[in-house]
Amino acid sequence: MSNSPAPVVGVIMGSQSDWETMRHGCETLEKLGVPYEARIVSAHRTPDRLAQYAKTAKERGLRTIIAGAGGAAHLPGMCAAWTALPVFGVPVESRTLKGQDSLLSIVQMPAGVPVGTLAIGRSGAINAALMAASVLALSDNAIAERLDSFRAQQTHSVAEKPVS
Ligand code: RP5
Repeated sequence: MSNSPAPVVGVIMGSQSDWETMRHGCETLEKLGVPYEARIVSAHRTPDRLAQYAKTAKERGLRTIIAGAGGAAHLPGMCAAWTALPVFGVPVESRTLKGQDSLLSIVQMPAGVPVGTLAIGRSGAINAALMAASVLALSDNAIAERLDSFRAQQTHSVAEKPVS
């Protein structure tokens, strides 16, 4: 039996190639002490894996899901179709259209099945992790305190004067 706490955030991505972006979200969750799991789940290439993952997410203890994908990025929307957990979508920067395709695919969900969509690339992955932590912080004081100190440190690190 493992002693590590059960994951409360599921980080899924459409391909191994998305890891370079999504790892920044995972590193942020680690900094905040949020237990997570990372999995490759493709809406197009492994549709049954996606359905199984999303349909069982809540009963397995996940509280939010972060889904990153690029191109015709159906993963976050299809994931949100299978679960009522909050889903945060990260548009991965694509080679051909620089992630504009990913962004529009993820953000333009029709009314009724929401995906909280973040910025393209690394910023989006980090902010998705911070959003997930904010949701968890509503009912977890330890995460709330770590999130507060993360923000305080960030504020403290900004110099008043630029270095010339
Ligand atoms: C999407 O296609 C993935 O999310 C990835 O961003 C993109 C390209 O995938 P690979 O061809 O690199 O596996 O499904």
